[in-house]
Amino acid sequence: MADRVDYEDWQKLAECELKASPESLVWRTPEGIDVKPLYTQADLEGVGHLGTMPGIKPFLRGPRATMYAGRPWTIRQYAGFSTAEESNAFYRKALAAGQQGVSVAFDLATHRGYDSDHPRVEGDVGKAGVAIDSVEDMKILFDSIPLDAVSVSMTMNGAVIPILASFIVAGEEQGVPRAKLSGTIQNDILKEFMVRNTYIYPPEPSMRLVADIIEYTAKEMPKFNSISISGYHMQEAGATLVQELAFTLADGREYVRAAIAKGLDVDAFAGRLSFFFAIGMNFFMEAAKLRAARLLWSRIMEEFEPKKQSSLMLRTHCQTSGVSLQEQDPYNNIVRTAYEAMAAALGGTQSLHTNAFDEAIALPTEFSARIARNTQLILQHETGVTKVVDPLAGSYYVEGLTNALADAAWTLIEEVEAMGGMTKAVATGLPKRMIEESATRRQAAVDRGDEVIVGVNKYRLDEEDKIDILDIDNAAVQLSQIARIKTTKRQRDPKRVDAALVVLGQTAANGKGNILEAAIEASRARATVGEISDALRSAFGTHTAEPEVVCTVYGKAYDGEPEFSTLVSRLENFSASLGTRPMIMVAKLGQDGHDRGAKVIASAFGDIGFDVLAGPLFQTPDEAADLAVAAKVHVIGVSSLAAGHKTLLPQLIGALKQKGAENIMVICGGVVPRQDYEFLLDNGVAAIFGPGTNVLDAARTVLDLMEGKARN
Ligand code: 2CP
Repeated sequence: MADRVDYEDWQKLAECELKASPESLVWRTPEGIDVKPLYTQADLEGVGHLGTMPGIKPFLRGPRATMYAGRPWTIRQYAGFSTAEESNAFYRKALAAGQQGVSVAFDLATHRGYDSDHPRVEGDVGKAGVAIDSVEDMKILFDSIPLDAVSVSMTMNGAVIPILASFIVAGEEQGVPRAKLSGTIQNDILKEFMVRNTYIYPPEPSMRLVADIIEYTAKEMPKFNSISISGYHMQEAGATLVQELAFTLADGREYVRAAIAKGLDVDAFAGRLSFFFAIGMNFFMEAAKLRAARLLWSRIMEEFEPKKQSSLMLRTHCQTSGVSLQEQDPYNNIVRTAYEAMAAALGGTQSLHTNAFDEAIALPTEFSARIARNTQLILQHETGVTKVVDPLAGSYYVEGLTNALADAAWTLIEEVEAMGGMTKAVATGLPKRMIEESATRRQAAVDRGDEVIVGVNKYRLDEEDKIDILDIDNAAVQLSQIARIKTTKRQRDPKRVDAALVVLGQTAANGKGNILEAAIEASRARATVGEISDALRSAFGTHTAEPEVVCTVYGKAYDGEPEFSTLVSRLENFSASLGTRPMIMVAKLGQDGHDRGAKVIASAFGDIGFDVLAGPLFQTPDEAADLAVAAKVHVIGVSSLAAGHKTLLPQLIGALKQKGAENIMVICGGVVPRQDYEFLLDNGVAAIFGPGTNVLDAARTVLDLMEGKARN
C-alpha cells in the first residue's frame, strides 16, 4: 500500500517548486469558477450526486444504462445548401459514408417565413442552408431517404409551422404515416429572442406555436422529439457555460409549463423533449456541463410530479463550437473540433455534429465535411471511448466541476424564476444583456492576448495557405426556386388553398384548435411556406427587436493601457477637427440575424469614442442606406455571417450612390472568404475584417481611413 501523503505535504512541495503559493495558479474561468491546480478527495465532501447510476434518475451519468457500450451516439451532421436536389444528393452521399441521421439546415429566407421570390431575401436564398418553399421542395429533399428508417432533425424556429407541416406531408406522400416519422424539430423560440434572431411573431403567440407542436406530436407522432431546447446559440453568442446551462434549462421549464397549460399530462410529452448544447474548448468543463445539465433537468422535472422516469431524463444533441473555429491557419480547426467532440462524448451526448474546419470561412466542402464526419467515426471506432459508461465519473476535478457548475447554474435559474420565468426574463432583455456582456469581455480578453488562440493572437503565420471553398451561385438557386413556386401554384387548386389558409388564420386568431393541424391541410393543398407564414402574420403580427449596445465592458478591460488610451486620444483629436464625433452605423443586411460580432464591434467602438448607431436587424440595403443618410453617419460597418455579402454590399453601395451619399464609407466584417476580398474592394468596400480580427486594430484602421479621407 502506498504511503499516505497529506494535501499540506503537496502544498509545501508546490511552494518550493513555484517559489510562490500554489494559490497563484488558480484559474478563474469566465464563469467565475476558480479552478485549482490540484483536486483531492476533500473537494468532494458534501457533493450529493456521487454514487448515482446511469439510466436511473437523476441520470447524471447518462440517460441510458449502457450508454455507448449499448449504442453509440448518433453521428448527425448539420447540412443543407442551395436547392433541395443538391442537398438531397449531399445527404445521400453522407449516409452512405457513415453518417447516421440527417440534420437539415434551411436558408434564412425559409427561417423567416419568406418564399424565395420575396424581394427581401435576394441575398439569402440557398446560401446558409437549403431553400424550401413548399412540400414539393420537401419531397425532393428526402427523395430516396426512407423517413421511417432515418431520423431527421430540422433546425427551424420562426417558420416552424409550415416546415413541420410540409415534412409531415412529404412523409405521407412517401408512404410513411406521421406516427412512424422519427426526428426532432428545433422549435425553441425563446432563445431566438435572446440570441439567434430567426423569430417572426411576438413572444406570446410564438409560445403558442411551440405548445401546439408539443400537443400535436404528443398525440400523433410518438417517435418524434417535439423540441430541441437549445443552449448552443447562447454559447455562440458569447454566453458563459453557466449562462448557457441556466438559460437553456429555464427555457425548458417554461415550455413544460406552456404544454401543461394546454391541458397535457406531463408524461404525455416530457419524454420527447430534447436539448442541444455547444461544446467549446474548455474540455473538462464542457463534459461536466452535460453531466450537470442532466442532474438539474431531473430536479426541475420532479416539480411537475411525473410518473414516468423517462420524463426526468435529459437527452441532448451537441455541436462543436463554431466560434472556436478560426480563419487563420484553419487546419488547426480540425484539432479543435476533435477535442471538443471528445468532450461531448465524455459528457454523454446522444447525438453530435462536428464542425468542418472551413466553417469560419464558408460552407463546408465535400472534403472538409468528410474530415468532420470521420472525426466522429474515428472516435467511435478507434479510441475505445464508447466501451465504458461515463468514464470521467469519480474524477475529483470533474465531479467537483459538475457540482460547481450545477450550483452556479441553479442560482441563475432561481434568479430567472424570481423574475417570473423565462418569458418574462426575456422580455426584460436581461439574459440577452448578460450574454452580450460576456461576449464583449471575452473579445477584450482575446484582443489583449489574455486568452491565447493559436494561429490568431499567438504563433500567427506570416503567410496563410489558400484553401478551397464552396461558393453557391445564389442567383441561379433563386431562379430555379422561383420557377418551381410558379409551377406549384399553377398545378394547385386555388380554392382549396384559400379555404385551408382561411381555416389556418381562424385557428390562429381565435385561440382554439391546433395550428399545426390546420397548417398540414394547407400544406397538402400546396400552400407555400410564405403563404402559411403570412396567414399567421395576419393573425399574430410580427416582432421587432430594439438593438441595445453594451457600454464600458470592453474599455474597462484596457483600463490605463497605452494601446487603448492612445487610440482614444487620437479619436478625440480627429473628432475635434471634424467638429463632431465620427459616427459608425453597425448594419445587418438581409435575413442574417447572427449579431454577436455586430454587437461586440458596437460596444468596443463606443468605448473607444465613436458615436455608434446599432442598425436594426433584417434591413434591405436600401433601408440601411436611408437610415445611414438620415442619421448622418460617417461609416457603415456591415457584419455579414450568412454569405450574402457579394449580393448585399454592392447593393448597399449602389443605394448610397443613388442617394448622393457616396461619401459614407462602407466597411465589412464577418465570415467573408479571402477569395471574395478583391470583388468587394473593387465594388467600393473600403476595408474588410475577417474572423479573428483584433477590434482595436479594426478601429485603428477605420480611423486611419477616415483621417486619410479628410486629408484628401
Ligand atoms: C439509445 N438507444 C438505446 C441506447 N441508446 N437503446 C438501447 N441501448 C442504448 N444504449 C435508443 C434510444 O432510446 C432511441 O430509441 C434510439 O436508440 C436513438 O437514440 P437517441 O439517443 O434518441 O438518438 P437520436 O435519435 O439521434 O436522438 C437524439 C436526440 C434528438 C438528441 C434525442 O433530439 C436529436 O437527434 N437531436 C438532433 C438535433 C440537431 O441535429 N440539431 C441540429 C442543430 P427511441 O427513440 O425509440 O427511444 S443545427 C445547429 C445550428 C447551429 C443552428 O441551430 O443554427
